[in-house]
Amino acid sequence: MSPRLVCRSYAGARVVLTLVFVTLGLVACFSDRATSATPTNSLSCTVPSSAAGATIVFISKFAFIPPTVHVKAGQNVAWVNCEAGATPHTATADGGAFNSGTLHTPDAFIQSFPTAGTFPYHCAVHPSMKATVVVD
Ligand SMILES: [Cu+2]
Repeated sequence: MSPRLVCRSYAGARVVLTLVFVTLGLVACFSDRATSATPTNSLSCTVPSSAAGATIVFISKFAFIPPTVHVKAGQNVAWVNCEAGATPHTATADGGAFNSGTLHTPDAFIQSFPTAGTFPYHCAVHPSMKATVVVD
């Protein structure tokens, strides 16, 4: 076997090994997602039992998800801080109707909305984070 041929077969083996590892990685990702303990959301975040029945707003990657929620008068909205790091957030009504105070992951804040209206709110720590609760 010439040295050149040995080189080529090593390169071939490298490509095959890379494909095997990429495939294993993808399989690991999908099986991880399938066994997630949080079926109500796509984030790796646990919703506390106290938030049962509430409309959930997740806080992740410096955003409220979803940015607008609609609830009926008398229903609850629960904000859950799912931020991967130790970043604190708040859910603070622009008009002062509610304020979560500082939420650290995985804190949750539950607020009832007894009357119809549109309630824009923001994060007091990161004012560029804005979202809205619409109560029908
Ligand atoms: Cu924030």
